[in-house]
Amino acid sequence: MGLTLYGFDASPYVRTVKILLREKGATFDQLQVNVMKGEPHHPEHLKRHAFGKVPVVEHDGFRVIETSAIMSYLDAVLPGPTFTPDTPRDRARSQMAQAIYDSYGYGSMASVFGYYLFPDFIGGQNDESLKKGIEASKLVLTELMKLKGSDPFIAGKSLSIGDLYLAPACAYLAMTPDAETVFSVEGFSGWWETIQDLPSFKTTPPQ
Ligand SMILES: N[C@@H](CCC(=O)N[C@@H](CS)C(=O)NCC(=O)O)C(=O)O
Repeated sequence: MGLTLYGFDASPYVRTVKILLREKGATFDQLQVNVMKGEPHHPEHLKRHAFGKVPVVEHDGFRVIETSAIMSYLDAVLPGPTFTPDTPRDRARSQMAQAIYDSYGYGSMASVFGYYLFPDFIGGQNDESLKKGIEASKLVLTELMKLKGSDPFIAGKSLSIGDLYLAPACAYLAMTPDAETVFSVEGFSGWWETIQDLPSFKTTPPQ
């Protein structure tokens, strides 16, 4: 019984879940299923997630896969502050950020940070794909910062699941020589400073 997170700390999606768990003050165990070593595709993990991905969460015998489901489940069942905005419009802002990141953000950002940090994992350093990744990542950040507008967070005055999706990939982009180019988007620098100050972000470094 209890709460177990399957997935290693270098995974941006795992970090999204871990930041939420820290924000909630939850107690949990973590099994470091290592993506770099191909462990999500080992038989014992395929029983948890048939498509060979992390994160996976088990809560009192109930298994949840896919980050969007994990985040809304944990936000609902765990005590503590909520990261799902109250109003339909702010909820839509958070969900748009989540969906934009999933559909257009993670892949393009990974082709930028992967180029420098995990070239073998992304199949080698391809300059054309890096160039496209930079443009696509900037477009994603531009659209997410438009959703944020003049608010401090993407979905309004409070931190939401949408912010928690974007933050870990930005931490990897920040380690690359292309950070300045990708991050030169209106509204980004204030948001990024706020995120980097969060204790939940500081205590979940990728490793
Ligand atoms: N749709 C999944 C995506 C998760 C995902 O892409 N996880 C990566 C690590 S950040 C992974 O497990 N990759 C293993 C692989 O593709 O071999 C979700 O939302 O949880």
